[in-house]
Formats: sequence, structure tokens, C-alpha cells
Amino acid sequence: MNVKGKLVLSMLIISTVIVVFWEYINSPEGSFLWIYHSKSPELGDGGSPQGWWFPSWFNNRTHAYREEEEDTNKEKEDEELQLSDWFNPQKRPEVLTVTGWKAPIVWEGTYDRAILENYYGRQKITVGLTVFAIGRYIEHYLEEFLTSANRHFMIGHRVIFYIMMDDVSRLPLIELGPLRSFKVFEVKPEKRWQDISMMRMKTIAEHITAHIQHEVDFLFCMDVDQVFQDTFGVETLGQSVAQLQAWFYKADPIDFTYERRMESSAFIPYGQGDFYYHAAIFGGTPIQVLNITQECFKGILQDKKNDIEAKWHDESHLNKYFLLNKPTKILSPEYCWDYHIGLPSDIKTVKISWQTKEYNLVRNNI
Ligand code: UD2
Repeated sequence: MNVKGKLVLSMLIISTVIVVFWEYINSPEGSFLWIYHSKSPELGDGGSPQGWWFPSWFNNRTHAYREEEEDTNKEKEDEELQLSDWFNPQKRPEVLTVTGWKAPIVWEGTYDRAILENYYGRQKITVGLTVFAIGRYIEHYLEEFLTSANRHFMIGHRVIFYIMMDDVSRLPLIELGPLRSFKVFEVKPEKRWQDISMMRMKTIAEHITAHIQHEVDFLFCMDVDQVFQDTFGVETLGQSVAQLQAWFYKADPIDFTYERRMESSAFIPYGQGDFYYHAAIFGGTPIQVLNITQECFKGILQDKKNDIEAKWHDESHLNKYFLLNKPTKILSPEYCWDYHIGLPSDIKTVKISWQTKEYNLVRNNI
């Protein structure tokens, strides 16, 4: 063969090799190879023809690559959501939407609930809600609280209502919606309303330790004298969640009704404190709520020893706790609004509203 012939032959061989690989690379699932295999009855499932080492290596690489891609997608699905995925603080420029320690303050319009629903829906979360109704608070508030919570609290997710009462026989009959269940516990009534309110911290901590920590992914603790008005959804979930008190969200910190006496363990000096938080709603993961309630109760006990009672009882201790342990998420006053204030333009959708305080009717001691 002359030089020209050799050149033509080698070009032919090279172009054949290129075509063969081109075909292979572009064939779905390496079907080119698969056709070859199917014609080889002697090859077992795991067999690999000798002469096809390189393509089968390539084939394995392709599969490995695809598996890696699938794994990455799965990891992405399981990945923690980033704040920027669902929260846009710029949507409410007229109000404070981020704290000094970079926690989100959730206002209507700042969150993308669909993204969060998708995320938490895949995780199949269960959310707990504790509520206490002692004495006359049962007939005055419990039914409306539960009926409205059934309608608006974490719809589409598993919910357990933990209802603490001094007389379980007075539990109102309510038909719960899908994915909702309840557990009722009898608690000892304290004589003074202040102690009823404060002892909730001890009882909640005991129940988290005994069972709640194994039953839910997130837990909220709420006062009973309030009514759900609109969706209280997954945008409220977080490690430790605090509620802005409706009457104080625009107030000068100097006017916050923190405990100002140094003798109390709830003491917060003037000049300190970020927000005035409302004890009517707080929450987080069970472990965080356990810490909140245990620490607050420690403060309450310490005060009892020192014969002092904080100005706003458990709420004063809660404010001290959140000063020392910053909440990871804060709910705007839209989540717990008092209509007696009126309805300023920054309150877009009220999720929960206060009941009118009728202390003379519901409290044993005033
Ligand atoms: C404020 C706070 C409350 C707590 C309290 C402490 C509001 C809306 N809430 O509530 O979170 O910090 O101050 O001073 O401002 N309870 C009974 N039976 C009673 C007394 C209390 O079941 O006899 C329970 C019930 O769940 C009630 C909660 O304790 O919602 C707090 O008591 P409150 O609502 O009477 O206290 P209030 O309105 O001053």
C-alpha cells in the first residue's frame, strides 16, 4: 500500500472510531451498547464483553454520573431551606423585618408560604399546641379557641392539641378536621391567677420531657383567651419563636413594661432589651421550648424564694429569657392582634386576635 492508501485507511479507522463513540455518547442509556449486549446471549447480567472495556467503563461512568445527579437532587430536597428561599424582608419596607441579630420578623407579605409548604410537607412534620384552661377560662374561651385553631392552625399538617384543664369533664365537644388530634391532661388548679399563669412553664416543661419531645417536631404554647382569624401557617415555624406584643411594637424601649427591680431574676435594666415579647404565643422545637420553659420556671422559683413577683409574671421571665437567648424568629403583631388598638395600615392580616379581657368574670382573684 502506498502512502496515500495508508493515509486513507488510517483516516477511515479514525473516523469509524469517532462515529462509534459519537453514537454511543448520544444514545439514551447507552442503548448502542445495550443492543450490542443483547446480541450476546452468552453474557450474563453482570457480564462485560472483553473488547468493550472502554465503552463499558464509560457506561459505568455515565451511570455513576446519573446516580450522583440523582443523589444531589435528593440532597437538595432534604437540604435545609435558606432564609432567602422563602423570606423577602424588602416586601414590607415600612416595618422592621430583620432584627439586629439577623432573625426574620415575619410580616404578612414577607414570606412565600408555597415554598415552605412544599418543604415541610415533604418532611411530614407534626406540630403541637399547648393551651391551658383553668376555672372559668374553660367555659369562657376554650371552645372558641379550639374551634378556630382547628380551622386555621397548620392546616395540611399533623397537629396535636395538648389541652391542660383542671376539670377534664368540661372539655367542649369539637369535631376535629383531618390530621388533627388532641390529648387532655388534668392539672392542679393554683389558687391565684398569677400562679396559674406562671405554673404553665413548669407543666409544659414536664410534658415535653415526658412525651411531647417524642411526638412533635415543633411546639407552640398559647393563651386560651384568643381566637384564630386566619391561617397560622408554617411560616411561623422555627427553632425558637417569639411574638411581638401588639401594644408595644412601636413603643420606645424605655416604655417596655419589663421587670425593673434588680431583686427579681426577670430584671432588665433601662437601656437594655430588644423588643417587648408577648407570652400569649411562643414556640420552637421541643428542645428549645423545654429550655425556655425550664429557665423561666427557674426564675419564677428564684423570685418566690426572694419573696418577689415579677411585674408581668411569666411574661416578664420570658422577656428576660429572650433578651439572653435571642429568638431565631419573631412574629409580627399580626399574629396576635388586639382590635382594641384599632387597625393601623401595617396590620395587613390578623391571624389571631385577643378576646376582650373580662378579668372580673374569669379570674378567681383580681
Ligand atoms: C398576660 C399575657 C399572658 C401572661 C399573663 C401574666 C396577654 C394576652 N397575655 O395575660 O401570656 O403572661 O399576662 O400576667 O396579655 N389561665 C387560666 N385560668 C386562670 C388564669 C389564667 O386558664 O384563672 C391561663 C389561660 O390560658 C390564660 C393564661 O393563663 O389565657 C394567661 O392568663 P390571662 O390571659 O388571664 O392573663 P393576661 O390576660 O393578663
